[in-house]
Amino acid sequence: MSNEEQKSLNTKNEVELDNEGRRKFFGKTALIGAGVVAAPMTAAMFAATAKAKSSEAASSVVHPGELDEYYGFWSGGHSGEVRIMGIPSMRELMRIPVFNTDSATGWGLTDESKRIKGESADIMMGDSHHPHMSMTDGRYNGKYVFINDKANSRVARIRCNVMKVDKMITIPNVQAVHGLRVQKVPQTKYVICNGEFEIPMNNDGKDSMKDVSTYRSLFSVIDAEKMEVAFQVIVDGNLDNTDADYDGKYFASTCYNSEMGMNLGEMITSERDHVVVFNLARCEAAVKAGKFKTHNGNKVPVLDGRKGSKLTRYIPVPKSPHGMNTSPDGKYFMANGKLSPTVSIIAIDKLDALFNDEIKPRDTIVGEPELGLGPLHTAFDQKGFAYTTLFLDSQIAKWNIEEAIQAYQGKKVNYIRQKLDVHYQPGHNSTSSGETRDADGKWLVSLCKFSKDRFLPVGPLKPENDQLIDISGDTMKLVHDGPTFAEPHDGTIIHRSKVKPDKVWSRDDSIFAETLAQAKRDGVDTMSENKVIRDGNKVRVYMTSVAPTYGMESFNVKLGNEVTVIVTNLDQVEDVTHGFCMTNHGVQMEIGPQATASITFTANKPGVQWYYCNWFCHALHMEMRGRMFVEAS
Ligand code: CUK
Ligand code: CUA
Repeated sequence: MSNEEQKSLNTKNEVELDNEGRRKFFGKTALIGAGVVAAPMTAAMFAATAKAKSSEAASSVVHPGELDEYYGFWSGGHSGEVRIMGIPSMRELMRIPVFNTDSATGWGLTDESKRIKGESADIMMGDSHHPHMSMTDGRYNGKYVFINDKANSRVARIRCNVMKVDKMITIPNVQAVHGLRVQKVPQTKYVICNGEFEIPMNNDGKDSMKDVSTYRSLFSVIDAEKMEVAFQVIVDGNLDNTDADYDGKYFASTCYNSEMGMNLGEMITSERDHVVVFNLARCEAAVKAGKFKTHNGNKVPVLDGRKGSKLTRYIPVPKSPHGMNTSPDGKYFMANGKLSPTVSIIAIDKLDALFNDEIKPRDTIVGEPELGLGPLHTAFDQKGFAYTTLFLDSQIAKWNIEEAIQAYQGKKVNYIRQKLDVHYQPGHNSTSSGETRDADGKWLVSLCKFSKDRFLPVGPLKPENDQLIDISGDTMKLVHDGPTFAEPHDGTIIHRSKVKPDKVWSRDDSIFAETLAQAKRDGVDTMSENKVIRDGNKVRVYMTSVAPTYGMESFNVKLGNEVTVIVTNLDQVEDVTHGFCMTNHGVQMEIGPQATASITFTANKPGVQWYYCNWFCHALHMEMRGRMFVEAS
């Protein structure tokens, strides 16, 4: 984009900014009306589109064979997965199935994945929103990525040495786990997550389900290593997004339904909702002192953090806030206004005084800059700038944090540096390393919910648009449009030096440890033996694979047998993954080099059933197959 073009865009933005009336008016009426729905393309939008097209910047080009500088971990929304992106190329490098069921890898079908899914093994879908990597001293440590499932109230952990899920838990006492973040300092001992939907505290269907006074939302604190809920905190109102500080002391969550409304109108009645701040040391002490209750027949300690409690403080902010973001200098929690055109800046160094009752909740607010319509999420660079998505304006506002604070003190400063059109309706945005002390101000990605005219039409369902923006200079420059399938809510951008995945599996990986234990009980050496174990109606078929053959050309079972096929891939060569697919049985899985994988099914069709390798592994990959003989009795 040329300077002139940028200037004219800025002018347009300033004109809109001056339109105070429109901004102030924005509230309940606008929300219920057309305001919240994606507006149709305006002439200005078309003009912006044309301009963006001429703004090719060389900086995003990653030449063939070259590697990206950053990993992106993107959620897949209601696709239920996590995706690994390369930044700045915006190439999708890998998909990690998590809450979804995956045909290629057999996730959700294999015995290993069912074991990891545990009590939710029969749930085949999910809604993943917030992928966040574990940290040490406020910096990514490359160990785990955690992700929530709003649909089924679950949290999963991806182990980054293999980029597979190794733990999944269902959070009790809550419904719809939404906001999720990690403790940053001193390290990720805890993963924190919000229960969004309000439900009766004892949700057993026995009491009146319509008595809203019994409804609660709970904040959950999960032990990151054990993947168990350490404790929960009952709050007033509901909970939306959350984040942690850089001191290891406080967590903060937004609440958009302090009214405890049960429909839209009720939920947006109050002019103010709040941010809840949790005092970690006090919560831990309360658990230790036994000051908790348990509910619904589980053992999770539930603390009472409602108003008046010593464990929490409630900071009123303009109505219905959404995103919660901590600035990488550790100074501020930022609550994004959504229905208010503002972001509320909470000074973290005032929270001690707040918890000691020396100041009032609103005294912690040091700035409330007015940015535009529908602020949802804020990202940061290391130079004191914040980047806030404006959902309704389809823009990103770049603003100066300290100047916004000065403006709140009454000084006449224009804290807004630039507003960049994005296409269209952005939700989350994310800067390179911007959720850590290593924020470097190079890249910003805007996860836009609508793409409209940006790509070739593909029918009524359109892709979303992940836009890459160069923020290394004084002005933001749009450099790439990336179509994505439903629906990256949130993404984190992590420098490649932090992530060190393995090239082949370790033979003692815990993901298939239980399968190896069964082999041991069966007296089978999975690294060399091909053997059929008959155990009543159950048949366990152990076979090896080396490109392009299975260790077993055929095996016999009886109609109705429960068959488990356990394949160990002896190949040690990087990238030589085999598959196992049993035709006509809905059975398919991936077996990585040096891994063992197993899958169980009922042999319910008589006759010859071929099995084959479906990961292309060799010039003779087509020949890599064998027969299961199913005898009709
Ligand atoms: S939420 Cu989707 S745009 Cu689930 Cu983080 Cu804000
Ligand atoms: Cu083994 Cu294809």
